[in-house]
Amino acid sequence: MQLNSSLSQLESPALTNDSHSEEIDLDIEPLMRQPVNSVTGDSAFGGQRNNYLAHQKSEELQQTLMGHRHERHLIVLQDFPDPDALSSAWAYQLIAQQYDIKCEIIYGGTLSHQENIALVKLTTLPAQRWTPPTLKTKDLSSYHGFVLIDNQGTTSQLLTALVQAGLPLIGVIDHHSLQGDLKPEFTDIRPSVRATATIFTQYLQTGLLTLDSSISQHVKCATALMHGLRSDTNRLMQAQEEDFMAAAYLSRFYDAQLLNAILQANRSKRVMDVIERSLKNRIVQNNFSIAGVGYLRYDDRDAIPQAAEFLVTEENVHTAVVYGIVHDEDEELEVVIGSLRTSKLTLDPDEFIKEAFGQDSSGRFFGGGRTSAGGFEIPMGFLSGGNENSAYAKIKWEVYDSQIKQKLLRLVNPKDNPIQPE
Ligand SMILES: [Mn+2]
Repeated sequence: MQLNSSLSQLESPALTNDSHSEEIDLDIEPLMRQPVNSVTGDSAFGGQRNNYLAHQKSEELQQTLMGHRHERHLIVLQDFPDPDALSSAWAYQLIAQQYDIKCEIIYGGTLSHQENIALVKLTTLPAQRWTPPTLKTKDLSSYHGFVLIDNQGTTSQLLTALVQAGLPLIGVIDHHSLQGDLKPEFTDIRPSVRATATIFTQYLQTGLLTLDSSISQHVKCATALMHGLRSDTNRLMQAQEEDFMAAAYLSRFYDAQLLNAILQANRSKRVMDVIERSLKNRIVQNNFSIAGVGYLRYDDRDAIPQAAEFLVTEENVHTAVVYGIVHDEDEELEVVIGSLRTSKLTLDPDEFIKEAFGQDSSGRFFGGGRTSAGGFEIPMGFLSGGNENSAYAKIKWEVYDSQIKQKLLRLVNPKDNPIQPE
């Protein structure tokens, strides 16, 4: 994917030796012309402190990128990347391109939600699936480093291999709470911001990349960022001032029709089937709706959060938990995946999931969450596979189903433990 060549010239005061100069469109809005470190009026990002931080981080990122000119980097996303991650990675790729840094956006799992697939297809977003076997075929020595965007490595199965290959971690840009002691060259982790897309929009606003409505790739990237920002803020309902400011800025560039097309993506029949199973299997106690959906394919993994989103809309339900056993084609990988959605303001999904499922033997929690949403993953290890024996598959599901219900109901309904379908 090649960027319009005039773009790489724009607004990169640091780049003096670009040989392929073409004319530069000088008709750029005044805000964009300002150097990265200038503190403009405090309204641009929502609050003076945020404004200051955004400028400071933009400047630091610019310094970092300057130090890595002409390199090749990997942008590593979570295994199941969401619109916030995908769009932010794309913005990073476009920013880095101006420093002649070639970035490849990779993820280890799959694109599951129909909206994510539509986003990637309709915007031609340049993300690649690198499964662990793909990784083995790659010559990692041709890369100079990697960055983590919208994650801190804990949700990527590729991380270990990259670290083992000795690839340096150049940057981490994320809005989840701090997870571990990574030592990147550049860090911008802001848990108070609702979307990584907001952070990236601020980078754009401070001049790290000047968006141009006449460049189709810019319009598509702005559209992707708008989608990312909306989806991480529950359609802006949980957005804060700086997210709204970022959305306002993107509104100048994004393509509303394209966004609409992405949002109209239909659910597949298999996703509908999972939602149906969740509806049929749910038990409701104390305003919690709990549903096990049995086995589902790796590619349909995202049906689980969608089912939880659906169950939480029922009258008298404030929290829904849906889980199932997800397996890949060869049944080599088998894992229990669960998702929680809540509309109860006083319920902290992170606390709830950590309390319900605890930690594994190495002290790692099986899951966690953020505002109104959470998830968990329980590896099946020795019990994996063997599902061609349907009796075994059935017993296995029943064991997991009962154990998860027990653990959840202990919190939902502390007094009576036995599982009581309503
Ligand atoms: Mn995010």
